[in-house]
Amino acid sequence: MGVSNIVSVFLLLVLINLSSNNIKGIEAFHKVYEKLQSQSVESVNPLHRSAFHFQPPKHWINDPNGPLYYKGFYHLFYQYNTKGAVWGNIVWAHSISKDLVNWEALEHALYPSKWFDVKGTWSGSITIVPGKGPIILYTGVNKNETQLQNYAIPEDPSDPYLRKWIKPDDNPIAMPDYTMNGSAFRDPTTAWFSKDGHWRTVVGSRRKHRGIAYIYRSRDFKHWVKAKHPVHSKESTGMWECPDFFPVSTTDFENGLDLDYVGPNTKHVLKVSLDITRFEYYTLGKYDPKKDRYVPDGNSPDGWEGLRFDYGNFYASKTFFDYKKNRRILWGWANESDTVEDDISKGWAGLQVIPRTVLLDSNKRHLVFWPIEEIESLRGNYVRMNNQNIKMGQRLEVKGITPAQADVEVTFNIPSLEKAETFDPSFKLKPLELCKMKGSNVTGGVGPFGLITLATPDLEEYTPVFFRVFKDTSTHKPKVLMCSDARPSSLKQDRGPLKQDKMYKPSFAGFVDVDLADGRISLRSLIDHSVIESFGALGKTVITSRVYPVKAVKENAHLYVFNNGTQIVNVESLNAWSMQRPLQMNNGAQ
Ligand code: DQQ
Repeated sequence: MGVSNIVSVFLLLVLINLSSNNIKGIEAFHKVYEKLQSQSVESVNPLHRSAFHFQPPKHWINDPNGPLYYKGFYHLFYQYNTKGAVWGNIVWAHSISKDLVNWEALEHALYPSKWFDVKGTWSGSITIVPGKGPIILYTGVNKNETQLQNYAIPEDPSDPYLRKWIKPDDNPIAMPDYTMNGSAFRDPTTAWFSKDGHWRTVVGSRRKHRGIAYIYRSRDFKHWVKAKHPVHSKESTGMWECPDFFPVSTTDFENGLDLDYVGPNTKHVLKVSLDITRFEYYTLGKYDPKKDRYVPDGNSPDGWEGLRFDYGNFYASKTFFDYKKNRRILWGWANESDTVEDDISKGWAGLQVIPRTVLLDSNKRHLVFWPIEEIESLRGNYVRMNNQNIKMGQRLEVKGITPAQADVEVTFNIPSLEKAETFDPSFKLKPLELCKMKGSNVTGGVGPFGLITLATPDLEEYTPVFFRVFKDTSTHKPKVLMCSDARPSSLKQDRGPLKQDKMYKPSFAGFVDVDLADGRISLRSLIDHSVIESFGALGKTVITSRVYPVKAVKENAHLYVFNNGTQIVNVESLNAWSMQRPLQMNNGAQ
């Protein structure tokens, strides 16, 4: 028997073993409701549906997949349940856009059909490979629920719509080896080409409780070999889903970088999505391409206390480089906080946040995020407020726009920080607890002040988004807490029959890295019926909340600017717009 025959027999044995081994039961990554996942919805309730966020006309949606810009079109693929409003029956649905605002649905790009993905076409990315065109890398699940990395190619790479995709029979390109957990091996990143002639991609995994990101290398984009060591790992963080790994410039704070950029003035970002809590975190650090190792900077917390792209309802995010405008753009799934029963009666669940540009902050300690400029094309009616003092307990209504569908930007000026409360160092790592404890109504020195969104006039229902400023006696700097508090958002009762089905109304929070030297801090909120995306201090801290008011809906919703701190706060400027619906939002999705 020749060497190639021996290799073929060996591969065949590996395949037989893979398709018959006994790795049973998927990780608890999405709740599986077997009876509900193929239950077609009776109707779609428009009450809490978003107007300008990306959403298919019905059913469940989760992770954004394979975003790219290609031949004049932005493409967004996403995990989609074709048959129901809970997770299951997942395909790669596909939409295209010329402006990231108006979207047209195309036929599904990938769906389970081959032995290497018969039980799932899960998350992945797209890489534009010179001479070949865009190539999808995605996770397929075989009949034994082992996760495999596969590739797919467009039937016609010259088609700007990239309508049809082929899954070649030489898949999979990577299988879990004996050291790995076959049900924790997924979500390959966009690949990058290195000077040494190799393509590289990162795949998420875990060993026991250690979260792991593996690097795979390939010369031809077909034969992939796992690097000797994981590019990075961290104990006690559990499964790392949807890793994202990209460079940012430390000198140019206006343009993004493509993945293969090599230069002296860069840092790398490693973001992972933590399956255990459904929160993500990222570190800034240094990637050594020779050793294939990533080391987070000493001052970038690695683990549960890590920095986040978004401190709210936000998961499985993914960036791509938009070479049309030289920017890196972030997509993320704003998961539901509603109960499963409500999702089914609504007929839909999940949406994508407004895409955001990603840059390193000029202080080089964290990233900054900002809604893509194209979204401003939807701004309609406009109102403003200037130089308006707000005393303790005062709330001013923002009138003349549609508060349930709005974009509002406000800059506060704080004349003095004298009255700021002292920051107890034990609060340090616990913004969530702090926000929960203090809320928007407990009087402080400087703050709470900010916006009250989706409110009834008597505040029976409201979602406040606000700051509270402390004095940090150890650093002699202000410590600024930002909260988006969904607790008072809805009168709707928690009425799920199972505990875990209950509606989720958290007080999300994060600290904002500002010194308030000029006394100013800004807040922008994009409000869209059941989603509020808020950007503190021009995107240093971002929080998305999903809320489902009963009374503060449509034209009955109100918007206010408020202050509950003893220190007077000045609204230096407030600009607010009604937001229009895009002309085309994914209509026709199957
Ligand atoms: N969702 C996908 C997985 C991924 C998870 C399945 C994250 O590939 O790990 O729908 O939400």
